[in-house]
Amino acid sequence: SRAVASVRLGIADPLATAAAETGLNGRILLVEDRPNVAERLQSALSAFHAVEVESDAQQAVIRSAEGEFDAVVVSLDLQGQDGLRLCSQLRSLERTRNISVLLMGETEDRDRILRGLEIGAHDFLLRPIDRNELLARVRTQVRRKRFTERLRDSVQSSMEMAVMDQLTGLHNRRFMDNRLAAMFDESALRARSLSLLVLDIDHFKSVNDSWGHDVGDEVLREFADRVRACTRGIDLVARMGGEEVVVVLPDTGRDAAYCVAERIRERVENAPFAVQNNTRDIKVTVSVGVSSRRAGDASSADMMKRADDALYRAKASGRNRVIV
Ligand code: GH3
Ligand code: MG
Ligand code: MG
Ligand code: MG
Repeated sequence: SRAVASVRLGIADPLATAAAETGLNGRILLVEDRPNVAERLQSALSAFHAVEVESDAQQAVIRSAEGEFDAVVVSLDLQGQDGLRLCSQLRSLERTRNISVLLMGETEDRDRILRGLEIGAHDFLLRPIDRNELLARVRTQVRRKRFTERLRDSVQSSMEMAVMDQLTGLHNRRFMDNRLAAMFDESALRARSLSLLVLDIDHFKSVNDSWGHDVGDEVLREFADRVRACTRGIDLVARMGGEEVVVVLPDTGRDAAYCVAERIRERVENAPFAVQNNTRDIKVTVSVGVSSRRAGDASSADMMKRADDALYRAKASGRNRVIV
């Protein structure tokens, strides 16, 4: 049922992926200042992992922050250095927070090992260290770290999917609805201008009918790119569904918004859309309705209504035009 839930959420099942993994070779930083001990542990770990040795605790923090280590194995018996402090530094730094930390200590170090686990070490090993136990515990921690990363990546990508349109890479309608309401309130509060463009490709149905749905999709992607190229970073561009795109322009009055719309219209009309690996050029035009916030507007819905009406008039009066 976990797999089913993951599918429903649109994320890969990280546990299943981890289980399918072979090898599991990690990058390990071994913090140990006695050369003979370090050498013995390194040779044991090297059978499965890439191991680097560091004798200085401060240097170990720096190297952990720079390198892509999966696990740091820290001796609590470093001469004149505090392995626990190293442990808490690794936990507190953004770059190293997720690295697995394993402590190594003598049986009499029990109290310090417990402190270490409290401040975020993941596991520990008691000396004399058994080779197989070392390998087993390190392997577990490499897997834990990889699992956490995969989970984080899939959560991030499903959050992106929730607000992005998959075909064009523009924002989706849901995101637009939320953001537009906020942008409207903000512009009203600060008495700043705000404009809205509603764009709709002309006779798009005939593109699909003549060339097929896949070509239609390619045209939509190229259309989205051209709209994006005509807008600023602070503008919000969203695909509202079908071949309709909305652009929200903060701090932009009616005349400037008209210019942006006209620039988009020209950019669509002036160069044919190269599709199917440039084997075909398809000519497309777009109609645009423009509206700007007025003092009497109760919400962004009022602006949206005027832009839709303007778009309707642009269509009715011959298409390939901008109407404010
Ligand atoms: P008008 O000039 O009046 O806007 O004519 P139109 O044909 O563009 O208008 P209409 O809204 O009737 O048609 C839009 C078409 O867009 C209908 C639908 O088949 C097509 N469409 C909607 N979404 C997609 C899509 O994701 N991919 C493709 N290829 N076509 C789509
Ligand atoms: Mg259309
Ligand atoms: Mg349409
Ligand atoms: Mg509409």
